[in-house]
Amino acid sequence: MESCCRACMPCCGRLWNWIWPDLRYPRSGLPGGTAAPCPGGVRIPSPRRHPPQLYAALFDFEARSDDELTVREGDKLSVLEKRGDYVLAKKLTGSLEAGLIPRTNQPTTKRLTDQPTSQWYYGNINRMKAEKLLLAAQNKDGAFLVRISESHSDEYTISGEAAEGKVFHFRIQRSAIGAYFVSDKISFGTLGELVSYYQKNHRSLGVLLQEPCAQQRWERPREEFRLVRKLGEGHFGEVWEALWTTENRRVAIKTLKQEDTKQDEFVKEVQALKSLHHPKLIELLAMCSRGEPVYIVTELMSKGSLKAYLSSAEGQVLTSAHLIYMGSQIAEGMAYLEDRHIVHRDLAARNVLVGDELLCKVADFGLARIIKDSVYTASRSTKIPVRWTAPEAALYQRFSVKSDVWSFGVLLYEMMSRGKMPYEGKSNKEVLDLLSSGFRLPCPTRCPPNIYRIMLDCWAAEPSQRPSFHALHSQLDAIYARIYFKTIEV
Ligand code: ACK
Repeated sequence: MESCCRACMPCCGRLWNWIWPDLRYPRSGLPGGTAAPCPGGVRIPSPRRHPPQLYAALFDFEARSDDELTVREGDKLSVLEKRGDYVLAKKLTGSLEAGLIPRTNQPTTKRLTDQPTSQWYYGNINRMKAEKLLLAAQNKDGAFLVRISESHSDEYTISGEAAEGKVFHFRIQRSAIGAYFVSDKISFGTLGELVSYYQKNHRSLGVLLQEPCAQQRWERPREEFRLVRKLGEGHFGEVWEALWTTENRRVAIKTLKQEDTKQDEFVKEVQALKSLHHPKLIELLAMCSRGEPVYIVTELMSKGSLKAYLSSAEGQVLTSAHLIYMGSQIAEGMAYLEDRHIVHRDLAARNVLVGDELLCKVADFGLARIIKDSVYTASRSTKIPVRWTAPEAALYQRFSVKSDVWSFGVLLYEMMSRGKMPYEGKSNKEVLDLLSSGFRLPCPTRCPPNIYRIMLDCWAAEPSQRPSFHALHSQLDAIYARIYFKTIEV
């Protein structure tokens, strides 16, 4: 019963009803239509144990007491907790000491980003795909790649080609303080450091890491795809479910008119988008840019857009806990874009896709960069998503990560109101006038006050006052964990 509760909230109505009266699904409303209490329920996982964040010291700090930690510029640190004006940090290398360092007005540390853009980093691909890529003719022994672990999404795997067409896989684990290691004899502050160590010291791993695996050819012949059924109309063209015949895989294809794309920028921009890998972003798989229309091939998500999902029978019975879990995933995907200074410009429930077990992924990021500005603004003038757009962006085209944060607040509103149109019954002009007079969307019924507080923070008039996506992700995760564990204790 205990483990069932952790995996499957809806079946445990007796416990859950104490806190969230709406947690049980109506029997007919269970996804899959089953009346069985556990197997058919929408599962949400136990809140994740986050590995501590890793930082690099930006300048030297000399300890003034035994509690404090002396650090040198560039030292890699794991921040264990924030304590008032200090952080408790532990060194990842060398003496491995721990102690307090001050948080001053100037940052003393900078965050190390986990997910590098190196050629060997392949992100979210599975073991089979890794083997297929490594065994391609253009690779030699020692070709390798790093990918997100299938079983632990905060850990990684190194896969490489050994002699005689064999492929090896080593798990890269995270220590309690967030360092990366393959063998517990030596750990590293970043994946990059780990990889370069094993490239130079192949004896320690027992296998050779030489050249990064050759990239799969990105441009594919159109004949490799068979359109199966139209999923709908996107902002810039049709979206189809298709079969990628040579890969034997179902995919989604977004069609674009050549004339609507920025010809000179197109290849460069798509190259940049292709290097974005995150479990909470839709993966771009291939493209056909020769001939009309351009195909952009992405992974297929079983439940379609979040907008449609919220209004479906299954979506209507989602509880606050389910919705917060989904919101936290979206914030996580957006935090990855934030780190790379990529502005989405059209974050809304229609551009988030839902898979099995409430998996959410942000779609259409970077589309603004490959679509001609004139096309973007022309279609926007008729369909301008004013309701989702921050005032400074709607009025003066000042799009930024912070205008995306505003849109995220509206997206949370859509979720917590189970798909309601924001500012229902108001024209775009009325919406802009209301916002400039200080009006904000009201708290949706059944929305916990702390979630509404987050929405209001996203809608601060001054963009710099809005939270970061990293902060939003940790706030939502913390709220989700509190709800989840409180219920388990009841
Ligand atoms: O709500 P839907 O079924 O989900 O209808 C819209 C439609 O295409 C136009 O955007 C669906 N759609 C878009 N991308 C994907 C995808 N990668 N997987 C599944 N459905 C998709 C979306």
